Amino acid sequence: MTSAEVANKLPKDFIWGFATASFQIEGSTNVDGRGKSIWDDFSKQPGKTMDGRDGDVATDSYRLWKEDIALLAQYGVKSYRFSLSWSRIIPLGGRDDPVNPKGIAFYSNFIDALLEHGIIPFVTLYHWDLPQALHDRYGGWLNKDEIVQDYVRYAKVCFQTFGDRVKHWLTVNEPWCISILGYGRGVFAPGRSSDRERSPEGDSSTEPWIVGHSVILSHAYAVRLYREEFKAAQGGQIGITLNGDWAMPYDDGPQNVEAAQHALDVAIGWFADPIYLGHYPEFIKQMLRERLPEFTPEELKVVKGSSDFYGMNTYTTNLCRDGGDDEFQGLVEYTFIRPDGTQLGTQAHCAWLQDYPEGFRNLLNYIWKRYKLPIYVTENGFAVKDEHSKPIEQALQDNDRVNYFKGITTSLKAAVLEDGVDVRAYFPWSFLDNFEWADGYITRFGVTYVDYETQQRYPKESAKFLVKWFGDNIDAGDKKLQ
Ligand code: PNW
Repeated sequence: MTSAEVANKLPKDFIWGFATASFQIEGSTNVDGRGKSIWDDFSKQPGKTMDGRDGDVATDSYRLWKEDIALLAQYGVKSYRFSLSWSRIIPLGGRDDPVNPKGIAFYSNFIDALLEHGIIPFVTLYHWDLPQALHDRYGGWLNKDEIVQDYVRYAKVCFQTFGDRVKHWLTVNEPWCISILGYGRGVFAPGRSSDRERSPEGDSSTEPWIVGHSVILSHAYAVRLYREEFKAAQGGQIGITLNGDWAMPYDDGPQNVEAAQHALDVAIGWFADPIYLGHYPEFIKQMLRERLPEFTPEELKVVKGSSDFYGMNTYTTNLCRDGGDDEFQGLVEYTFIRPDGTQLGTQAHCAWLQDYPEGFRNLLNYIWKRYKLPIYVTENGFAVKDEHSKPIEQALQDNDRVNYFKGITTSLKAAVLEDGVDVRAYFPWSFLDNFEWADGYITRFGVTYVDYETQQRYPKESAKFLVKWFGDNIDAGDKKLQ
């Protein structure tokens, strides 16, 4: 192999693998002492999921975990991103509540088995399954002083127990979704909203911003703990992962150019600016005034610089037009229809997602320039239209998803090799079709098809494409150079 060819590849340390989350795959919600999470009850309430189904079985991965790891090994991934269920580890969740040895044993065995297969564990501490007991006791994320202490103790148990083997920690997955979808729009657990047809209680004008503030502080104090008590001995990295899609002005109008920045300020800057730059975005301060909680100077010292890297979950691009009253989008209207009436890209099964790979390259450049830290892409993927109602053989030919990943991998390579963006990892969402939150099992994001009757797994074309692409496009190191 010539040096020009080597130079045209991602660096040999580049990490890739697939991602999942505990509540979306594990099932076995009543087993081995697991406590309830807010998603258990929420998903069982009428009308909360599209197909009326819950997470009690999901992909049955709590029982089938050895098979799952064997399939990951067959795919040849370098890493696997998964999340720990807080209420399996501490069933009632709180700082004085007992730890559950069976929950610990499950994840401990799981991590050992990954390592035996040479797969690097990338571990999310919190992917939305808050112990129900904490929500009932004091309002969960609404109660900053309580939740920060309970979250930090949970994190401490995880660092103590798994930190000898886990070197990549993600504190929290997607605080925007937790806050806005859970406490603003009320479509995710715990389903609070000002919309009284949806929720008996809640206040969408204040609660999401309070919850976001609690999440930032919980993350930051857990990171401080890791750095002070564990990092020297364990040598791992820790950070947060934020969702956020590229925002493109609808046209050249200055108001729409500004609107696109406001969209980024609320989707991303709300969390990234305090964590990486040390303050909330000016635009959010103006939009919310006294409704935006403030950090004390002491808190701010803990928050600023509290992530070793930028964790990015991204799926699409939104065309942005100034207007409307949706604070959760920065008073910006989103559309996928260009001024000339054409669609931005291929429509996915869910309304919020179209395929537009150039936006991914733009977002990587924007984040790199603004926050100046290595980027780990911890989620990215596509839900094929009507895939759930097709016969399995057809669903395995997931051409729209293959096209999506073709575009994305091209953008990824261009961002790294042409633009010089420091991207270190890429995790397609998801390893398996799974419980897609409010969509139930109707929307499938997996590169592996799951037959929910048999729990049989079938690799889709997209899995084959990604396995081959990363095999071909990561520098293999000295071995192949001879
Ligand atoms: C992420 N949006 O959620 C989550 O981290 C995953 O658990 C989930 O399965 C995946 O993306 C696919 O949805 C999102 O409305 C949910 O923009 C909704 C949005 C974005 C991300």
